[in-house]
Amino acid sequence: MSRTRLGAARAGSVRAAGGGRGRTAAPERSRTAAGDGPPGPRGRGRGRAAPSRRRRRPGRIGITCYSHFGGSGVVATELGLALARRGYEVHFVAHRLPSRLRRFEANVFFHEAVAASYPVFDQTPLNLALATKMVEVVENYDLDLLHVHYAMPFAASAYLARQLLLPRQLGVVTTLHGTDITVVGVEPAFFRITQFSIQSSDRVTAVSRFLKERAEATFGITREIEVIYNFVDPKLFAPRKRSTLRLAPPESRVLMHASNFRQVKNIPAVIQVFAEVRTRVPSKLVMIGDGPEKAAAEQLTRELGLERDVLFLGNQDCMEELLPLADVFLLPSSSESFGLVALEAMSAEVPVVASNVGGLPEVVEHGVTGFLHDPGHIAGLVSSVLRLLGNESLRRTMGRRARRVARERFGTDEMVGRYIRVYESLR
Ligand code: GMT
Repeated sequence: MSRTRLGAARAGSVRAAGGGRGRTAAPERSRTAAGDGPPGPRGRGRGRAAPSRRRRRPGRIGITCYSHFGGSGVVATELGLALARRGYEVHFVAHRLPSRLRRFEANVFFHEAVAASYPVFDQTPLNLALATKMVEVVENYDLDLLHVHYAMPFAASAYLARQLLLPRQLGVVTTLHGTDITVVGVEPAFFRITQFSIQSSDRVTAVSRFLKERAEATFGITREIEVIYNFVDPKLFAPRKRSTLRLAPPESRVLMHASNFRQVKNIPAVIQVFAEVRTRVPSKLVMIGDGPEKAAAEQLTRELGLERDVLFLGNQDCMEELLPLADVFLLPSSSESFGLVALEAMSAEVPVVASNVGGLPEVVEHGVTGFLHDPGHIAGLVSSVLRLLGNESLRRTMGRRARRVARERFGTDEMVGRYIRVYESLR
């Protein structure tokens, strides 16, 4: 990162992420006085923004996402980093630093939306603070568009920001990720606002065909929703090397699960499957992540007398180191729009045993890259795990195919290119 850029970032009370890696070509954008200025706040000033006669090529993009360990935040962050490497200037606007924003990268900025607390508030109005921060960042950095990940409530905050910025023409892209459509958005308390903010986004994308169809059917969305699958970097999520990192003694096999431990993840099924497998094959279960169902999972583990063989690692920041150590990855969710972690496991040559719900069949091919069963069909899940653990050649073949599919169908370049085309269509 140049000193100018870093200085500018500090002046705008911004945390800049990255800067070490060499940047590539400059973003393609048509030339305007503001657009060609030095990096840093452009200081267009409140209310001074004139309506652009025609939209410039989006070269400066605001990204909003949840910052915790969930897949939507991972996708948003990896997308932002990939765009930055392609010369885009990327401004993350979020309540916290996204968890995967852990590398130093040029062209990447972070703006924290902090809400004031006040005794009158029952709850701090975070989403209003977010909309206000969006407005501030768009004006100061002359952003072309906001790309929000997870409709609820970010698409609503972006809508508000866009209205506040009128007559400036700010593009809003919304990516639907999962429970924003299947669980929380359908709550009566949020239905209308979710529906409205999706309809009023300039472009809408969904991470699977399943999710697109579910959004159309549930919310009666008539505008186009483009499917752009999640992606993985096969260089980062690569097969196991000779590693000193050990999760189990050499004679034990490793089953792995990673999630945010919510009800939809069907955690009891993971433990029940492991309880059965362990009676037949010496094995360990590695549970990664944290969330509301974790305490109950630990309790069930104790009740079944499995505590010596189940490792609850909590949230981990190094999935690329852990996933390759698994022999089989388990994801028996009751609802799953895509299952990013399953794709990361596949990229690491680990076959996946999962449920046949939602978008999972678009990611994992039954009998080819893993096995799919009804989420409640414990016997089916157990028999597939045992089949893989009992036949190393099958396990390896499926793992290799899984990696090929991850590379060929879910590559970063393809999906990032598709997002860029969405941005360019906003010109
Ligand atoms: O929707 C959620 O539950 C949260 C979200 C997240 O932030 O992790 O997960 C969803 O988005 C991921 C990234 O696109 C998908 O891989 C997950 O399948 C999806 N979760 C569900 O549909 C339950």
